[in-house]
Amino acid sequence: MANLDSIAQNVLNGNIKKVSDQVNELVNGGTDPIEIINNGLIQGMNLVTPLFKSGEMFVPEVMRSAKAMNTGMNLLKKYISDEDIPSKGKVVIGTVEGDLHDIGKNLVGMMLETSGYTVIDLGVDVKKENFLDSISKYNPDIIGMSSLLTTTMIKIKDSIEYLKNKGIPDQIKIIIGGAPVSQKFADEVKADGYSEDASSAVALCDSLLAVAK
Ligand code: B12
Repeated sequence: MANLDSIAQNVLNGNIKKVSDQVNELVNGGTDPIEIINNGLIQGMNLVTPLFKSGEMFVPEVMRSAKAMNTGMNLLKKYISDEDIPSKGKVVIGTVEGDLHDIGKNLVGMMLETSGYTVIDLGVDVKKENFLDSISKYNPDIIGMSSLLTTTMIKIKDSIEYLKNKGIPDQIKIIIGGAPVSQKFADEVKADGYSEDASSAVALCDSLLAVAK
């Protein structure tokens, strides 16, 4: 029988079909959709986070869990209004100019989204001007830049300098990540934050925006 725990377990196991069947069953049976989201779907992703961190789950499995969770979310969207789920904040994310790697960036975006952030994904090969445009367009709290190549890391530095020279407001935080990027590099380029993986990216954004736990 469907219940919130079994939905969480099926998110953890990436069982998309079971998640959608059980979400439908519960919502049709009268369970509050917000309860299904918080105590079923999000709870499932909460189970994923430590396992991913400790290396017991790998990228494809996390992607599948996120897909299972998103499938459930999409089924419930029609029952709730936007105000019912307050967003923790808005994050614009993109892979810098010249770099086409997006698996890690997508994972960060998905983890942020599933933990309650509104995420706008600018894609790959994002020029500094596009990061700037995204500010007036989306009014983000955080801008995330990803780079997987030592040759494109410099574009993180360029983009941050460019945004700062254009006088972007201090309250917009810039975070960076990607395999060759480090905390030391983040300090050098005056980023507001760095994290080495998707789950710590969520904690990083929470702490930058002082999101209550
Ligand atoms: C998959 C892959 C590709 C795929 C990319 C597919 C895609 N859609 O992304 C393809 C085949 C296209 C590719 C192409 C190339 N690649 Co490649 N690629 C890789 C590979 C094997 C895996 C990268 C990956 O997805 N990792 C898994 C994800 C989950 O990890 P991640 O990206 O590090 O992301 C995590 C963290 O870094 C962090 N994070 C990432 N972004 C962000 C952003 C923020 C804001 C935050 C907070 C955190 C964060 O969180 C993520 C999740 O935990 C790496 C090797 C490696 N082990 O890294 C090489 C690698 C990155 N590639 C490399 C190279 C050289 C290339 C090419 C130049 C090859 C070529 N000669 O054509 C091209 C470049 C194309 C281009 N212009 O970008 C080199 C880079 C070397 C270097 N030092 O610069 C690597 C390291 C392989 C190697 N050892 O030589 N590549």
